[in-house]
Order: sequence, then C-alpha cells, then structure tokens
Amino acid sequence: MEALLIVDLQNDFCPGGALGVENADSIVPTINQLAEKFELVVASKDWHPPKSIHFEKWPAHCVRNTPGAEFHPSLNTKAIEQVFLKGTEDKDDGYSAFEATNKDLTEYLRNRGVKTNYIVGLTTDYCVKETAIDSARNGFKTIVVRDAIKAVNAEPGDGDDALKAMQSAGCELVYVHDIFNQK
Ligand code: VGL
Ligand code: ZN
Repeated sequence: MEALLIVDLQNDFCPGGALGVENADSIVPTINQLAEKFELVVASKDWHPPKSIHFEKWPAHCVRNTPGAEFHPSLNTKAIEQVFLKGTEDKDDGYSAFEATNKDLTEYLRNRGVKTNYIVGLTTDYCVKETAIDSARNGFKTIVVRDAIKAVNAEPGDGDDALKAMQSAGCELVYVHDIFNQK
C-alpha cells in the first residue's frame, strides 16, 4: 500500500499568507491530480496556538482555527482521509507530520498496511524535509516528489540543501511525470 502525504498546503504558506512562499499555490493542481492516483491520501496541518516559541523564529502563521491555517481553497480536500495536526503546543515547533498530536501518523499508516509514502506540499526546507526524514527513519520507503514541493529559501540554497539531506536520510527523489508514467 502506498500513501500520498500532503504536507501543510495551507493559506499562510501560499502567496498573500503570513509566511507566503513564492508560487507555492502552483503545485496545488498537480497534487489534486496525484491524489486521484492514490488509494490513501492523508495531510498534515501546521496548527499553532496563538502564542508559541515558534513565533520567535517566524512571523505568526497557521494559528489554529484561523483562515491562514485552512487548506488552500483549490486543494481537493475530499480526497483526504485524515488530517494530522502538528506544532499544537506552545513550546513545540512541530515541523514533522510525524509529531502530530491529534493522531499518531506512524500507527495510522502501519494499520492501513502502508509501506511507501509519497511526500508533497510545503515547505521543502522545513516541514517536507522533517516529515520525509522521519518517514524514512520510521521504516517507510519514502519518495519525495521534487516538483510538488516549494522551498522558503530564507537563505539561498536552503531548498537544494534540504533535497540532499532527504536523500542522505534514504529518501528517493522523483518528478511528477515519473509517477504518472508508472501509475
Ligand atoms: C513550516 C516554517 C514554520 C512548514 C512551518 O510547514 O514548512 N515552515 N512552520
Ligand atoms: Zn509553523
């Protein structure tokens, strides 16, 4: 069983959001197409309390129950079976979807018989990176779809460094067309 894991495709990481990443919304149609190819689609949400140590490093974003924390309006949320909420505590960055507090992602995937996770979403250099590395560490074959993710690039090259870090952790990098050629 293969799962598509959509990381943090939320308004605050898209253009116009509190931590808007250039062109982040351009990956949404592709992700909707990919979702149709997977029997299991799950998603994470950055879901911070109004006050958090996380906001000493970042402008306030994805505050729970605010419009900025909602999924991008074009994302086909009907395909998503379960949402995993992370960064929910005031002393917790919660970059990885495997740190979700509402439900245990590893247990959920194992119970569904998942062996392989395909990772897409936002952002390459933070939550995608940490989620992909945790996925590999937790024993899943992990495939990062390099043209269905976007980097913050706070420093130039952060996105490329993140790709290398994910590869070093055992993740495979593919392009969207590799998946469509195969499925
Ligand atoms: C993220 C920065 C702060 C992410 C979350 O989703 O990649 N980045 N919080
Ligand atoms: Zn955050």
